[in-house]
Amino acid sequence: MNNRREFLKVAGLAGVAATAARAAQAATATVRVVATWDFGAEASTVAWGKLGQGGSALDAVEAGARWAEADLCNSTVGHCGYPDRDGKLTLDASIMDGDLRCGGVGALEDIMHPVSVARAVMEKSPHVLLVGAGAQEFALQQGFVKTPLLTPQARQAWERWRKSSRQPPSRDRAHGDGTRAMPGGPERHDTLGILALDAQGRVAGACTTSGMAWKLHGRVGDSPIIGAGLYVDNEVGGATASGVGEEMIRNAASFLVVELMRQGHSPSEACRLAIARVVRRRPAASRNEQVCFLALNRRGEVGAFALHRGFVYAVRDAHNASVLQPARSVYRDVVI
Ligand code: SD4
Repeated sequence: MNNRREFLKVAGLAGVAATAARAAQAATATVRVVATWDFGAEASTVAWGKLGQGGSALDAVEAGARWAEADLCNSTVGHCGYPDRDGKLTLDASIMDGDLRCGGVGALEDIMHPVSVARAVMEKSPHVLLVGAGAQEFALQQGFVKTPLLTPQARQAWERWRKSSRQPPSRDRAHGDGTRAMPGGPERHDTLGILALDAQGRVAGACTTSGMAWKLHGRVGDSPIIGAGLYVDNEVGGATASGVGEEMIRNAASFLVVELMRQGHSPSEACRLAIARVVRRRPAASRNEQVCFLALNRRGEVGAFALHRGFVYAVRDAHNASVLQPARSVYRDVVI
């Protein structure tokens, strides 16, 4: 009994010390939000609306991701996303707080805001990841409304693709529409990954996508998988990914970037080293697919790196109104 009391006292003191350390860190860190791709500019502005008012990093990333999911111009995230090869729009999303609470949904159909369902998985279920019909059932129980999401434009694009596609199903991750764009590039597919650091020194992240267009029905990418498309730890910072999700999953990529930062690397060096790992282990695939990493550490420093040219990300803080930055890349000859 005494031992238990002693243990609780020590654990309590450790908790107080961690909070104090985070507060001291927060005093010198830069409150900031970063997000992938050009649409990340708008998403990070929306997220800043929460952060700039002293809101939590978690609320900020959810708000940014919700904006992207409802964006009527985006054929790669949420509502206007392109469907799978069966013509079904299936959505993947995750959310993670720096205290390691996290949630995700995979292959979710007909629910407008998968990131908020992911948050409900985190906060209202004992689990981390729900997929398919079960994820939808959970969402409906939580009060989300079933809404048919496939737009007429996305349906037409799918019908065009069906006529022209001759690629075998297991390899065909791309549009098959004759464009020379690379799998994972802006014309093939993009994901919103968003990371924020708040005034209390807390880091959070979210990741949301409709996945690779024309994917096999039932395919789940990296975005809802904690450690692959997203990983966040208050002790270090966070990382998110975009590109061909299979590469992120096999490399536990976002976790890898965070662990490299934990070892002392800056966010940009951590992203560069993680990309170098992909090139070293999968040299042939790395020439033909896009993989992009974005990271934010607990001091508010930002870094990114991609396999191929073309990856941009937005940075929003008290001094910058969603500036778009181009990421450095390994291969610079191909614009994707
Ligand atoms: C996926 N990573 O489902 C996502 C797609 C993406 O740029 O980000 N493409 O594999």
